[in-house]
Amino acid sequence: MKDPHCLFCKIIAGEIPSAQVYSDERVVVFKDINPKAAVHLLMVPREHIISLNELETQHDNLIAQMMRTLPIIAKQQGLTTGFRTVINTGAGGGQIIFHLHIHLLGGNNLDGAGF
Ligand code: D5M
Repeated sequence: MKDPHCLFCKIIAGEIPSAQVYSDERVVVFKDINPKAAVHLLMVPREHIISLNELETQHDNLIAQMMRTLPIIAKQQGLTTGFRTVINTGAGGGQIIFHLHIHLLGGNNLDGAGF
Protein backbone atom coordinates (compact mmCIF):
# COMPACT_ATOMS: atom_id res chain seq x y z
CA MET A 1 0.00 0.00 0.00
CA LYS A 2 2.62 2.51 1.09
CA ASP A 3 5.53 3.51 -1.15
CA PRO A 4 8.46 4.48 1.13
CA HIS A 5 9.72 6.95 -1.47
CA CYS A 6 6.37 8.70 -1.99
CA LEU A 7 5.91 12.17 -0.47
CA PHE A 8 2.13 11.83 -0.22
CA CYS A 9 2.39 8.40 1.42
CA LYS A 10 4.61 10.04 4.04
CA ILE A 11 2.08 12.84 4.52
CA ILE A 12 -0.73 10.29 4.89
CA ALA A 13 1.35 8.38 7.46
CA GLY A 14 2.03 11.61 9.38
CA GLU A 15 5.77 11.35 8.76
CA ILE A 16 5.75 14.71 6.97
CA PRO A 17 3.53 17.49 8.34
CA SER A 18 0.59 18.85 6.37
CA ALA A 19 -2.36 21.11 7.01
CA GLN A 20 -5.01 18.41 6.99
CA VAL A 21 -8.66 19.43 6.62
CA TYR A 22 -10.35 16.02 6.24
CA SER A 23 -9.62 12.34 6.54
CA ASP A 24 -11.55 9.10 6.52
CA GLU A 25 -10.68 5.43 6.12
CA ARG A 26 -9.92 5.85 2.42
CA VAL A 27 -8.86 9.44 1.69
CA VAL A 28 -6.96 12.36 3.19
CA VAL A 29 -7.35 16.03 2.21
CA PHE A 30 -4.72 18.65 2.99
CA LYS A 31 -3.73 22.14 1.86
CA ASP A 32 -1.51 22.46 -1.20
CA ILE A 33 1.86 23.86 -0.14
CA ASN A 34 1.91 26.13 -3.21
CA PRO A 35 -1.67 27.40 -3.46
CA LYS A 36 -2.96 28.63 -6.81
CA ALA A 37 -6.22 29.95 -5.34
CA ALA A 38 -7.53 31.22 -2.00
CA VAL A 39 -8.57 27.63 -1.27
CA HIS A 40 -6.33 24.97 -2.81
CA LEU A 41 -6.60 21.48 -1.37
CA LEU A 42 -5.34 18.08 -2.45
CA MET A 43 -7.46 14.97 -2.02
CA VAL A 44 -5.39 11.78 -1.99
CA PRO A 45 -6.38 8.14 -1.57
CA ARG A 46 -4.62 6.39 1.31
CA GLU A 47 -3.73 3.64 -1.14
CA HIS A 48 -0.66 4.40 -3.22
CA ILE A 49 -2.09 4.66 -6.73
CA ILE A 50 0.33 6.38 -9.11
CA SER A 51 -2.17 8.14 -11.38
CA LEU A 52 -5.44 7.75 -13.27
CA ASN A 53 -3.50 5.46 -15.62
CA GLU A 54 -3.13 2.86 -12.87
CA LEU A 55 -6.81 2.70 -11.85
CA GLU A 56 -8.44 -0.73 -11.92
CA THR A 57 -12.01 -1.86 -11.41
CA GLN A 58 -11.21 -2.57 -7.74
CA HIS A 59 -10.86 1.22 -7.32
CA ASP A 60 -14.34 2.06 -8.60
CA ASN A 61 -15.87 2.48 -5.14
CA LEU A 62 -12.92 4.56 -3.97
CA ILE A 63 -13.21 6.94 -6.93
CA ALA A 64 -16.96 7.27 -6.46
CA GLN A 65 -16.43 8.08 -2.78
CA MET A 66 -13.81 10.72 -3.67
CA MET A 67 -16.17 12.38 -6.14
CA ARG A 68 -19.02 12.43 -3.61
CA THR A 69 -16.78 13.81 -0.87
CA LEU A 70 -15.34 16.70 -2.90
CA PRO A 71 -18.47 18.91 -2.83
CA ILE A 72 -18.94 18.24 0.88
CA ILE A 73 -15.43 19.49 1.58
CA ALA A 74 -15.90 22.43 -0.79
CA LYS A 75 -18.95 23.52 1.19
CA GLN A 76 -17.09 23.07 4.49
CA GLN A 77 -14.40 25.38 3.09
CA GLY A 78 -17.00 28.04 2.28
CA LEU A 79 -16.95 27.51 -1.48
CA THR A 80 -20.69 28.08 -1.80
CA THR A 81 -20.65 29.41 -5.37
CA GLY A 82 -18.58 26.63 -6.89
CA PHE A 83 -15.14 25.12 -7.16
CA ARG A 84 -12.68 23.61 -9.63
CA THR A 85 -11.18 20.13 -9.64
CA VAL A 86 -8.00 19.25 -11.55
CA ILE A 87 -6.22 15.92 -11.99
CA ASN A 88 -2.81 15.99 -13.66
CA THR A 89 -1.86 12.63 -15.15
CA GLY A 90 1.68 11.72 -16.12
CA ALA A 91 4.65 13.99 -16.75
CA GLY A 92 3.06 15.26 -19.96
CA GLY A 93 -0.05 16.20 -18.01
CA GLY A 94 1.92 18.21 -15.49
CA GLN A 95 1.94 15.59 -12.74
CA ILE A 96 4.83 16.17 -10.33
CA ILE A 97 3.84 13.93 -7.43
CA PHE A 98 3.19 10.38 -8.59
CA HIS A 99 0.49 9.51 -6.10
CA LEU A 100 -3.00 10.13 -7.47
CA HIS A 101 -4.48 13.41 -6.21
CA ILE A 102 -7.34 15.71 -7.02
CA HIS A 103 -6.74 19.45 -6.77
CA LEU A 104 -9.74 21.30 -5.27
CA LEU A 105 -9.56 25.03 -5.96
CA GLY A 106 -11.83 27.96 -5.24
CA GLY A 107 -12.41 31.17 -3.38
CA ASN A 108 -11.42 33.32 -6.33
CA ASN A 109 -13.51 34.13 -9.35
CA LEU A 110 -12.22 31.27 -11.46
CA ASP A 111 -13.06 31.52 -15.12
CA GLY A 112 -12.22 29.68 -18.31
CA ALA A 113 -10.45 26.36 -18.35
CA GLY A 114 -7.22 27.56 -16.74
CA PHE A 115 -5.65 26.08 -13.64
O1 D5M B 1 0.74 18.70 -8.16
C1 D5M B 1 1.43 18.37 -6.99
C2 D5M B 1 1.06 19.39 -5.97
O2 D5M B 1 1.58 18.98 -4.72
C3 D5M B 1 1.61 20.80 -6.22
O3 D5M B 1 0.52 21.71 -6.40
C4 D5M B 1 2.38 21.15 -4.97
C5 D5M B 1 1.89 20.13 -3.97
N1 D5M B 1 2.83 19.75 -2.94
C6 D5M B 1 4.11 19.35 -3.08
N2 D5M B 1 4.66 19.06 -1.91
C7 D5M B 1 3.70 19.27 -0.97
C8 D5M B 1 3.63 19.15 0.44
N3 D5M B 1 4.68 18.74 1.18
N4 D5M B 1 2.47 19.48 1.07
C9 D5M B 1 1.40 19.90 0.35
N5 D5M B 1 1.40 20.02 -0.98
C10 D5M B 1 2.52 19.71 -1.64
P1 D5M B 1 0.79 17.86 -9.49
O4 D5M B 1 -0.65 17.64 -9.84
O5 D5M B 1 1.55 16.58 -9.25
O6 D5M B 1 1.49 18.78 -10.47
